[in-house]
Amino acid sequence: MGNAATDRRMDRLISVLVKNATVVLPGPKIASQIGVTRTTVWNYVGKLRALGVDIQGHTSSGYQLRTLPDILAPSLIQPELGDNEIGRKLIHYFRIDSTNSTALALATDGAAEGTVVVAEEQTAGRGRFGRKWHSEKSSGIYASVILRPRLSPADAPAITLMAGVAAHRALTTATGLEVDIRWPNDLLVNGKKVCGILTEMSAELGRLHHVVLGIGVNVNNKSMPSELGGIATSLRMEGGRAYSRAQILVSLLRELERYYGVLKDQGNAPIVRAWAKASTYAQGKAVRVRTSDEDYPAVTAGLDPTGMLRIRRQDGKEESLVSGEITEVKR
Ligand code: BT5
Repeated sequence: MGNAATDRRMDRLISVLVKNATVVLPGPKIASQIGVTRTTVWNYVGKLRALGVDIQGHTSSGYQLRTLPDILAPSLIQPELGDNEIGRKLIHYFRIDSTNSTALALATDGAAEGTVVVAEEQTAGRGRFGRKWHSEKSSGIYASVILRPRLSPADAPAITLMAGVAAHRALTTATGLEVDIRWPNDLLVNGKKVCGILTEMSAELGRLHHVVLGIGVNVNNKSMPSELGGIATSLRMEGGRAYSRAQILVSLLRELERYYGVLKDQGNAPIVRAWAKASTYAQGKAVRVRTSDEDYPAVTAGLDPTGMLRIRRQDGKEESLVSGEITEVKR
């Protein structure tokens, strides 16, 4: 876990600075508003500056925000969310092990549907099958959304596809880049991964208790670590410019609300259709399939009604993939 109390107070500092952006605020006034000492305010200002927040001034002169920071603080995100249920409760950390771990713990403790956990940095961001998720400070979006759908565990694949469709839509509208979805829900730009989604859930006896959708987006990374071997990229690296993480997060939470609504009201079919429309992987793509015990070439053959990927093996046999991984084979 991150330091929740400090992170909340730093969020309050941002909120005070944003609300008073036209004036220079004396240090002691800020200190009393957020309930810390002047030295602590000075400390927080230093931390925020290290994150790229442009704050002018010092303890003796007072502080003023020069430009609106691209920080995922609730005071900046929530006014943009309107009546979106997803994000009505938004918990922001500057540093955390994993937003999914925190969201899972909160969900177990009864957190409301639509609660979102976001972080500027993760020290133990994870992918599927215990893999690591590279979570560079202030460059990406690391968000986890708690859902409590009245669906059965059999609908879980559709929830995962729903998240992919929502993220696809958010990234496409925010950047104008051509975004592809690789089954089940990696988002790719120019064949490289910009976004990964980790769905974790708790279920029993045919009922889903809660689902945590963890979404990681590489937004403004200037480069990706060499150990990712050229398979990863960021929106900035592909689009040639920086993007507002706050704006992309807002768009993501709005699209999630919309497609989650579609899933609840109309079932899997429209989600499966939207997914197939957004992905070049749905139909006729030559791929390698890797499951826990096999690795073989195949061609994709559409989605089945529950959202499983149909694949055709070289001997012509068709089957549905429940989990596992596919990668494109260039012909
Ligand atoms: C995923 O796993 O793609 C799901 C990633 C979910 C991350 C979010 S961030 C917020 C929330 N909190 C968490 O702790 N997690 C979620 P998977 O399909 O298993 O892909 C992981 C693989 O992608 C790794 O083994 C690397 O090869 C590669 N990878 C790691 N970091 C990456 C990055 N930042 N961008 C692109 N690829 C990456």
